[in-house]
Amino acid sequence: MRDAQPSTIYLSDYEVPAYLIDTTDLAFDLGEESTKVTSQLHIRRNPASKTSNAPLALHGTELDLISLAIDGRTLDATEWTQSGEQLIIADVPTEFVLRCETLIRPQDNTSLEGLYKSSGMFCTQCEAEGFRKITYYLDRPDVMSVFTVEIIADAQRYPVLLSNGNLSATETLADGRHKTVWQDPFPKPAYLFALVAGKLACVEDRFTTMNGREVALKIYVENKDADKCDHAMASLKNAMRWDEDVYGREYDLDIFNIVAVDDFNMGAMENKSLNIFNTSCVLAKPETTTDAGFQRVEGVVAHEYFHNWSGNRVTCRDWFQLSLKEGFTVFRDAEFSADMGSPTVKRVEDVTLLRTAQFAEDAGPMAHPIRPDSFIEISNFYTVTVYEKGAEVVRMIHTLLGPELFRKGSDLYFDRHDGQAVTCEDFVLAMEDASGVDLGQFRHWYSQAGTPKLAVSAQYDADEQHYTLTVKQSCPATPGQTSKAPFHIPLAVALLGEAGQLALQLQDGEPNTETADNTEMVLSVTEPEQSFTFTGIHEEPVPSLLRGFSAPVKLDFAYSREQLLCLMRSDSDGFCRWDASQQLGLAEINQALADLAAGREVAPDSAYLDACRDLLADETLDGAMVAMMLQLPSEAYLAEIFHPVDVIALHRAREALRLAIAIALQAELQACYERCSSDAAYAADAAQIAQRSLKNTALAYLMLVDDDSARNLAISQFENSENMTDRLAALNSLVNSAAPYKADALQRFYQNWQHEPLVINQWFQVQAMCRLPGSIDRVQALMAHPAFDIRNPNKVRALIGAFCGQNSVNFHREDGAGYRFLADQVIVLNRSNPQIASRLLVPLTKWRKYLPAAQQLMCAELKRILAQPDLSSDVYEVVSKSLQDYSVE
Ligand code: B3K
Ligand code: ZN
Repeated sequence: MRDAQPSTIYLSDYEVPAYLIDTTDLAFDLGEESTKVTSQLHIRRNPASKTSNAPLALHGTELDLISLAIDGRTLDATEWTQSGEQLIIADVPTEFVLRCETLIRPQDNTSLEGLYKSSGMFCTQCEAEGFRKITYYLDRPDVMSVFTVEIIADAQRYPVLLSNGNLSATETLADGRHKTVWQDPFPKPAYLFALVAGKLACVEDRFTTMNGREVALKIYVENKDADKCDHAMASLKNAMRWDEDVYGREYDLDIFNIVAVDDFNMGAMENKSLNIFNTSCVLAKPETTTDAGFQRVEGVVAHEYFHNWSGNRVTCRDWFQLSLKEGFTVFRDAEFSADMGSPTVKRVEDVTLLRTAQFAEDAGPMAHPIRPDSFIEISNFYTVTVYEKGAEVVRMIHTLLGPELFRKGSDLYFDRHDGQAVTCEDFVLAMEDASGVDLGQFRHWYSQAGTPKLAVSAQYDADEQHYTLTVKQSCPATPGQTSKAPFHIPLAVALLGEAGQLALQLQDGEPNTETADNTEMVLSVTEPEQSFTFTGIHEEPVPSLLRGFSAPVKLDFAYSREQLLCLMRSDSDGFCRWDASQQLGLAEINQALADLAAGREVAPDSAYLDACRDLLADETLDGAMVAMMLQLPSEAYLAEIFHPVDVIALHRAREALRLAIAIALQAELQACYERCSSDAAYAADAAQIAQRSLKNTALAYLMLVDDDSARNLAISQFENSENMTDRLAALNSLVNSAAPYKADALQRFYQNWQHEPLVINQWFQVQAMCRLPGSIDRVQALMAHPAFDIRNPNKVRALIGAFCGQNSVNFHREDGAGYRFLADQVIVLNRSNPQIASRLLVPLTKWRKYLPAAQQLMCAELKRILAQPDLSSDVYEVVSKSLQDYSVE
């Protein structure tokens, strides 16, 4: 819980540490009542520090201090003081060994930060500042140390004892206990420390690196889950090979361990050679896991593995630099997933996340640059901005440099900074030094928040055969940043003519060599307003803009419906094709809103319907793309477009439009459903995933009609599917229909899967997301279900998170019951798990978007939370910043 005055930490206050810790020897005596931690730290003054007589100030919180000794002499209580999270020893030699004994109680640690227990096993989560809940330490990423870790525990309860690095000794002790000793040769910051003790099954494999190192790969899970590790293991091996092929990065130890735990605040953690994972990001088998689940396992396993270089070998100097490792690693894992599956689908999924969650964050009270200038609680800055926008910034560097120079830049970055804790500036400098490309103006992406807008207009001069694009950029004000310097924006373009893409030549420009046929070009937008004239353009083209979503911006071009239909049908860029479908869908939603307001029936445009019909019939297209193009813009995306957001009107319009589309295309949807049904054995490959996704999109539309034939399809799919993707899609369609069978379906599903917690989470989520009226009562009843446990973050996310974040129409109920429910849960979680509490809060922080009545109700709940005693710094920061007055635009 926070001090009376939560303080803000500023990047501009950064100073090098006054002391360094060369070696860290830890001994853990794990007990049921308490755990004793003994540390021996070789500490010396940092020669680079300006303050030569600074006291030693160690971080530590919720620790019971037993003893402190320097060079063997025990300190008495007058020799140290405690203030807030710091233990201060005023008088220390220039170089010394500090020995410290503390007692902690992992079994009572519900914050899931530091050392805690999950399903009977001990495990750790130290990033960002959890190590200070284990022992007193310089818990900051620029203090890197060589760790030796001794673990003692009961041999029966905890047969497996793990830490980072190599196992150097094991010993059986007299009293039924045993001991292991682990040594990690690579100096690391404390946030990468890990320890695991438990009764675990181990699934083993091997990998031979490019230089012939034999690496033992081990995945530790509960015994019952040993049959669900194959996909994670295959993904790990693919990731190891990919990092060698694409980045020349080789693994550096003889062992790589993954441990799966049930109670985990996020997806996984990249601790050196001992990754700890949420079970939801490791376990997968077709009977229990959806296609999305398989893809998540692949992506997260790769992400954590890639951190071994982008994060561990080269780490962050301070937490303001978080995007240095996270943005780069998300970019790396996105490219990996694209290579393993469908690149266009992966890109569209990532853009969708960015345009909904990240654009919303960047336009709200918590907006921050990918390298924030200040924070109260660093845990609040593991955001879509730092991760996903951070990855887009790295992608833009990749686009501006091209793949070869980008690789030269990453080689230089890793070579130059191996073993160091560095900054985003070091990354950009390495890219500049290796490529010769000037990234001076580009650096604004690191320091300025907000989503830039690009207003593009076009002029065709038939006489001169010139086509001119005029681009105006602007960026709205964000908290603390009222005016912005222009960004350097890579704008990828092509021009579509009657017979295909036109050759591009800029007036006064160098010949275009970017693509083999000269038909695609990346324009460097650097000015507030800038024109680009293409010569030799014999016909008025349709511009294809922001191809591949080449920059994280909002682009505005006044396309006609015909132009959008042309892009949707024939653009060679998958992202632009999909985006055209979404812009057409948006126009239809606008029309539906007007129709409903005027009491008219909703009738989709016939050209739009024809385009959808053609998509459904075209067997040559990627089914996953077709599925994505057939889906209307989500309510979350609409909330980004409309000001203010009338949730209920938008929901009604969108649903009415979906129903009208389903009725108009019923025969085609039916045929598509049948064509995509298959008896083939399940594989989580791109082709099958595409087929299932199209089939289930068709089913969801057909179920809107909700006649017997649709219901029978859903019931039969629910009863007969052998994979979770199809079964859950059918359950979801049934739950959102009026079919009497849905209660049976929910009950049968529960009975069949009650012993699989991850499946039961899906069961919670389907109900939490049900868009029919009354969902809140159902959610409240489920909070009392024996399978629900508010201490487990996965369950909180599945039930409370899904309801508040993904069920707009019910969360925004006009009587404010949804808001009250969320505030109640945040108040409970604030005490047990502040990180989860503050994450859950996000939907309330967006109150300014909504209609005045909703604003008032949401604000009242935020104020109620703020008035709670003992507010954690996590919740305090988010609530207080959300209520603060700031001017945007
Ligand atoms: N680095 C961790 C995130 C830690 C979050 C701490 N609150 C997982 C990841 O991004 O790989
Ligand atoms: Zn990461």
